Amino acid sequence: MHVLDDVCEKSARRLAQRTSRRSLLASLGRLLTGAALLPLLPIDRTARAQSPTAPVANPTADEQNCQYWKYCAIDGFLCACCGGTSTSCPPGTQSSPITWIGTCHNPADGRDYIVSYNDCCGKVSCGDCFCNRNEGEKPMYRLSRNNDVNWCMANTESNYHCSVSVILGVAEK
Ligand code: ABN
Repeated sequence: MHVLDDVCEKSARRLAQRTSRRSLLASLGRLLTGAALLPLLPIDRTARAQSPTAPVANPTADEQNCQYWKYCAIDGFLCACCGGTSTSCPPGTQSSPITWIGTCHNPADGRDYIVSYNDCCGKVSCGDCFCNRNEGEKPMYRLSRNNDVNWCMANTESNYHCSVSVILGVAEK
């Protein structure tokens, strides 16, 4: 009987030891320490590194980007984003015969160009790639020095759709 008492007592003590509040807290502590140290382990992170050969986008050479060099004095939706190009109106629209003229510097060859900003007319506003640079613009009290004008006003269809930029020539110094 003495032996049975001994065995029961020992196993009860072991069970109590294993399930005590202190041992539970100890296991929890070990778990949290392990989780905190996990990010410090050496892990291969090369996939996140940027490739040194990746091409660097040049916004001044992208006709769908407002920073394209020819758009220095534009005010409107870029036809290059509306089914046309930077120089041609989208199908179903007509170019305005009257325009806004600007002078833009081309960083590729270091020269200044005279650029005509024609509006494309006959469809509702394109709504894509709005671009308003206005370099050299003066307040509206002088209409001829401002580009915030619907140049479709002289067209039979006066709905404004988008704007193109056409090089007229090299600006002389
Ligand atoms: N020249 C583009 C434009 C059209 C309508 C109104 C303002 C500007």
